[in-house]
Amino acid sequence: MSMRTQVGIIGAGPAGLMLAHLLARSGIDCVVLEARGRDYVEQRVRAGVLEQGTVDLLVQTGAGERLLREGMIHHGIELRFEGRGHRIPLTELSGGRSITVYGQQEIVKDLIRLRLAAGGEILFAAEAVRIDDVTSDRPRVCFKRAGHDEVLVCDWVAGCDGFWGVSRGSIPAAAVNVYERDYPFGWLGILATMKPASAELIYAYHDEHGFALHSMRSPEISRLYLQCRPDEPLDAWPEDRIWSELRTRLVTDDGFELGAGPILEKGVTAMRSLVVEPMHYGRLFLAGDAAHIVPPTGAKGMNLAIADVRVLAAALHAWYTSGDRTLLESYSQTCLRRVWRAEHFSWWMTSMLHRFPDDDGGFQHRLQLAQLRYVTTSRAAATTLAENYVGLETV
Ligand code: RFL
Ligand code: PHB
Repeated sequence: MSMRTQVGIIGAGPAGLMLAHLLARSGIDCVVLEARGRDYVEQRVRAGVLEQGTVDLLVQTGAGERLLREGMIHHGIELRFEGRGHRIPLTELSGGRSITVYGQQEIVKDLIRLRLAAGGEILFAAEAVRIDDVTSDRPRVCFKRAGHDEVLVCDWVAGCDGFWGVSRGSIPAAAVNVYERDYPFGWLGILATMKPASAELIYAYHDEHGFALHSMRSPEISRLYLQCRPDEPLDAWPEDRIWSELRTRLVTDDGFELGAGPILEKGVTAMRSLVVEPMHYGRLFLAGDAAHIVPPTGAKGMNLAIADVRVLAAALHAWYTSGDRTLLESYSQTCLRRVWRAEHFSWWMTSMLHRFPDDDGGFQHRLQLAQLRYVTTSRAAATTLAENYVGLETV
């Protein structure tokens, strides 16, 4: 079976769904192929922090109604080390900007609902297996659905299929450079029915046990993370151990109480940095995690995904309205400026806040403490953190 569309989008994560939403607003026809079922993508717990620019785009394009009602606006975060908390006043230091805490899967739900209500197409349980003829003007996405081989013929293909997708690998190795770094730790994340113990996010560095993060999803649901080994089996973390480690790492001299509650979900994620340059090949454009990965400590991944597709949608709009390829040709360069800034920030936050298992003699640990003390006492250093965290508009 063969179908035809203008833009074939692989992946119904934030990048693919937001691209479909923006293209639909420009009257450009697209089909979204998603390997998983609708329930699965709507329940997948991931990011939670939206930059102001991400919120603004969702709201301006009519996808922010529930986000405005349910999202929690935060004006600061806490850095906690040596038993003390230090507030970074994000809004004060960034010219009035803030972040919004709203689950990634809520954005996914909102965008799916909007698209389907407008009669748009998302093929669930449709797995792209290959992209053919990428350098011709009729690229074809070969996919499998219900055991059958099907083909989507397009003008352009958007590879929005995340880190594990098929798009990045379908570019010949000689046509791109891949820049990559692994970290010797991962994150164990939990979602728990528990009133958040603090109104703002807490990033904690414990000198022996390492990193912990206290975040939230609603006034009743907390989201917490712990540094662990990258290959940590989940069985090694019964509930008691998770709560006890969180309490140890988040402890303060003035008696901070974390609380506890039933764990609704838990998972381990390895951490890496990766960038593919350029982010396109022929008529295939990569966006979001398919093109770049950041460790989650800077809360940048989903925001980058949305920023990419904003650039891509504008470039496709220009091509369809006037045949002008300029924006398509500069897509990669435009995105990579922001991507590399976020790569640096995410690497820096990660390096400052995690315990390095190979830190013989404690040199690295002492550098980290020196940096944490600087960031929490110098207005200039805190401003650097704040403006990167809320998202730089000019990159
Ligand atoms: P996604 O979300 O991975 O979506 C890709 C989609 O493509 C589908 N797919 C395919 N479909 C068809 N055919 C194929 N062959 C396919 N292969 C894959 C997949 O099923 C999926 O539905 O990528 P996208 O859209 O680029 O979005 C990226 C974000 O999901 C990611 O960057 C963030 O989750 C990263 N991240 C965070 N980002 C933030 O901005 N703020 C945060 O606070 C934040 N916290 C996090 C995070 C990621 C985490 N994990 C689990 C990696 C916290 C964690 C723990
Ligand atoms: C989250 O709430 O899931 C979250 C918050 C901040 C991060 C990463 C994840 O840096």
